[in-house]
Amino acid sequence: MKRFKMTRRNFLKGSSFITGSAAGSSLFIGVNPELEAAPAASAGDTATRTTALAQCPYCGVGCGTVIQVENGKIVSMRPDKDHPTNYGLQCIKGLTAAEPIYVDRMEGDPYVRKDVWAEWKKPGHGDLEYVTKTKGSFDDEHFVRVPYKEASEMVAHKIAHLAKKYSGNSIGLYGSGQLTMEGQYLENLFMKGVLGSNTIEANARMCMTSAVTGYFATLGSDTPPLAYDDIEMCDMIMHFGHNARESHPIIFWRAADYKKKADIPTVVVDPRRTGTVMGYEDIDPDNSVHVPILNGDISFLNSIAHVLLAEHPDVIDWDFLKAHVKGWEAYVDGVKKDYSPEQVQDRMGGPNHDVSPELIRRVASMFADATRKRLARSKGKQSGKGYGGVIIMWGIGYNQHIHGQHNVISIVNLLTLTGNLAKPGCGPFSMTGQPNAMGERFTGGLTGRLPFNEPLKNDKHRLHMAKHWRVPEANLKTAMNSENPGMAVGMMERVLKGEVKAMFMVYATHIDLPDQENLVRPALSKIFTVVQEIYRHAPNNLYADVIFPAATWGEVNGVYISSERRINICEQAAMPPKGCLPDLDLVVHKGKEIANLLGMDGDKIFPWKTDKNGFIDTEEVFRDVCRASAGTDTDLTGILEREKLDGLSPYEQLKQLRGIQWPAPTYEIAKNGGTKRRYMMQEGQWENRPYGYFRTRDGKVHMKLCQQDYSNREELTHKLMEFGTKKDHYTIDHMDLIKEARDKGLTPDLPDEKFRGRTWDKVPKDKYPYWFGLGVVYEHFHTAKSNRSPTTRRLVPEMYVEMHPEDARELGIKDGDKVRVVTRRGQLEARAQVGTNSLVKPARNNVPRGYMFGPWNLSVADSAVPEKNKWLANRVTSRVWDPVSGQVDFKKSAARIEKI
Ligand SMILES: Nc1nc2c(c(=O)[nH]1)N[C@H]1C(S)=C(S)[C@@H](COP(=O)(O)OP(=O)(O)OC[C@H]3O[C@@H](n4cnc5c(=O)[nH]c(N)nc54)[C@H](O)[C@@H]3O)O[C@H]1N2
Ligand SMILES: Nc1nc2c(c(=O)[nH]1)N[C@H]1C(S)=C(S)[C@@H](COP(=O)(O)OP(=O)(O)OC[C@H]3O[C@@H](n4cnc5c(=O)[nH]c(N)nc54)[C@H](O)[C@@H]3O)O[C@H]1N2
Ligand code: SF4
Ligand SMILES: [Mo]
Repeated sequence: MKRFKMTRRNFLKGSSFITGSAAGSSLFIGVNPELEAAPAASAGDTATRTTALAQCPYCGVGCGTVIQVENGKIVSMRPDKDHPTNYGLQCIKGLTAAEPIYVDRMEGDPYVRKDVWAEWKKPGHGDLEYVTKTKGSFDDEHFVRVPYKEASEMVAHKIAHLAKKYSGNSIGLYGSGQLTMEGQYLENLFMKGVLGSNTIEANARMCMTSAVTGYFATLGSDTPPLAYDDIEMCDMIMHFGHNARESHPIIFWRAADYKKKADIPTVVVDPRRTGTVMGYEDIDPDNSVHVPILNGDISFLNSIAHVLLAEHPDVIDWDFLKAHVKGWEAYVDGVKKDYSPEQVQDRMGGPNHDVSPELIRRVASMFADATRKRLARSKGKQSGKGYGGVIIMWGIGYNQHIHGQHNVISIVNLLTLTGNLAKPGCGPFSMTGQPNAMGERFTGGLTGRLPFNEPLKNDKHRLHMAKHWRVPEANLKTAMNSENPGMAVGMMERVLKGEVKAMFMVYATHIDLPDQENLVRPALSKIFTVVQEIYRHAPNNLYADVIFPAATWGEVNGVYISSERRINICEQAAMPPKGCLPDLDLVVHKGKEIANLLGMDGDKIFPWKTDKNGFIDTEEVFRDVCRASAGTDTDLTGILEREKLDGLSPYEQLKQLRGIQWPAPTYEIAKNGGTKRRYMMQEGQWENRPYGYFRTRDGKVHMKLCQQDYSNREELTHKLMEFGTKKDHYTIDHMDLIKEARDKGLTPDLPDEKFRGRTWDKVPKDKYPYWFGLGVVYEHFHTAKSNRSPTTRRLVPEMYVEMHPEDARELGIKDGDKVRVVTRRGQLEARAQVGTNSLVKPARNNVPRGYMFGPWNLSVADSAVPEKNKWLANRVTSRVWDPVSGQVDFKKSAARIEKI
């Protein structure tokens, strides 16, 4: 009999049940005074109530929210019932987004390190390359407060000096998928156009770039082709490395609702039995499958293709392959030869990851049935007009691999083979992590990229951008010819090697990067660091030479872009605390000064006027972005045409329509809310391309067989394990090794499995028997705001590690014990959460034997002060990255567990 239990209401009820039990739990650990510092005074004080429209500041789902303001302060959120993403629902994080806005906020003048300021005040400004003696501390005694203009002037002079002496590329910037799109656009202009630097990276590198580079390799453009509405059209959903119920709750609720209505099969591919798995099983256990894989995803996908070719040949879309696909022959031959379910058994993650040939065949047969439904529905109609089929969603557990890009290509391969592409209701759908990681990609705020899905090395586009950015093309050429190998990790290694001399940190924290002890913190200790931050006790401030207090979401204007390419307005609802400036303004002010010092005309490059609040008019910047996007893959000029014809400003259009999905190249498309789906042939009409399907040069999908080969895994992985453990040993000097590890689909670490089964004190100190992975927990968004929100902090107050009951028993560890997770690179402390009956909340997921998991979200919730900070997740992780996407694997460290 079928059970239909799971509804949105039930899930919400489940969450509030967790509220009660966590608050009453004896394990609740109390408060961290760093996160409770006095709230900043409110800016305006008029007795008024107003509202503003925005995209939720947290995950990439991009729910519409209404910010409520009282007496000039942001007081609460109301879900936007008219927004087509969430229709009046939001998860706990979005609902409590007002809580952390005024807690622990910095206000007033910038902070400058005392010794740095003293040096600058010497006659002739002293040594412009002086590095502070007080890195690693954010105590007040080490800082002076300096008027904004003077601090900004000092930064400009030091950066201009370093750029002239060592090259623009010696200046780095670490940006963010949480900054507004307008801010990202100008930050990239500043780095590449003014400084000629290619050392620009962002937290999106840790998150989405495997999806980005996978889309480029196959479809020729970084474009998630689907819209959320496709969820309610499909015949099957698969999730790879995606705990949607915790990480993208509104998408999970939409998918679960549709499963309840249409009883579609669902498959979750994840080493853990997550809440996502169980939520689907609650709806219908008969067509909800869990595939407990660890790292074997490529083999699994290739194996499904093998079974389809052998046992379900009717679902192979030969016509589509022959007409619109390149490289399918080698793929078909390869999966036929080497990927039968029996052949891939050695790569599924070991004995505790029970992915049997029967399970693979079962999933393949579900896949075939769903594809047949699409085929039947479109019968008799023109090809491409039928809809449904299989959607494959994936998350960061899938992107974060040495072979992340290959993982993504493998998904597109399987969907292409079966024609589950370029039609409504099917296709590959990457779930973006951050609210505006898509903006970072759109504006090209990463090494080697320009805005609008083009690389620096595209001559025509480089000229085009130089013109629209009003900068010398020579600067962009310099950036293009400057190297930043290894991307985000490489940038830090280059600091250690002395090649990068200064760094801007804009709305991203250094603790999101791997190997803190051996890589990131030593690097930041060496250089001049300029931090834009909102919180006084943010870890970045430990390494800051200068801190500029920033205004945050709700206090600034701009747009975010969600996972379905929807550009959403984020209106300014209230004034920021005194002295806090929008990140965009902070970048522009420095950009102007530095441009002038380097002999350019700053006012010409950054020409925007300020609005009534004295901040740069971001709608003008948005118009600039639209103008510059003309004729590109991400054309937004329809918005400008509509402004001309209908008299509606761009932001007004975004508000009325509740977002526009890019591209919007014509008046009509802009008026209709943009482009819901890509690759439906419409591109041909806009661009006069001979055949409009895909953005590759030949217009075809490019398939590539990606492989997994564990034959010399031990030997190669042991070499990978030297990074972070051997002094002066840099990944960027060993690209061949990393490429080989990628081509063989390996992991960065390997556990010493034969030491499992002993009590914790009998495991030798140089052995690491278990897998340890890090990811996200529902209640917290990353490491800053939700940690400061009393509601979500009370719900999940403490770092924990999920453990299988049998592993815990063998180790001699009980539920609630304090433990240390030790890897070859460092250690962290946490509370043992044994099974889903644990008293340590939230206790939602079951890990398989041999694999343990913790949330990285609580990294600094105990304290950001290094001596007191025991929960810092990225102390333990490996820095090894994917050679194309630059993404790091945070999911597979080898660890030893010790009882404290
Ligand atoms: N609550 C909450 N939501 C968030 C965020 C947050 O901080 N908190 N952050 C947002 C951001 S920026 C991101 S990137 C996303 C991240 O959210 P998700 O995309 O869901 O990513 P993770 O939780 O990191 O990992 C997802 C799953 O991958 C699994 N996994 C580990 N190794 C493997 C493997 O080898 N193969 C497969 N198939 N699966 C594996 C893990 O067990 C885990 O359940 O969430 C977004 N939403
Ligand atoms: N071990 C491990 N590490 C991971 C991951 C993982 O799964 N495991 N996931 C990775 C992923 S997917 C991502 S996306 C990254 C995310 O990493 P980040 O985005 O870097 O993490 P946050 O904690 O959001 O850091 C944001 C910083 O900006 C500050 N801030 C908040 N609001 C504002 C503002 O308006 N302006 C400015 N200037 N600053 C502000 C906050 O105080 C905080 O210091 O982490 C990555 N790191
Ligand atoms: S965190 Fe994500 S799912 Fe939750 S309300 Fe915000 S955008 Fe929606
Ligand atoms: Mo992310």
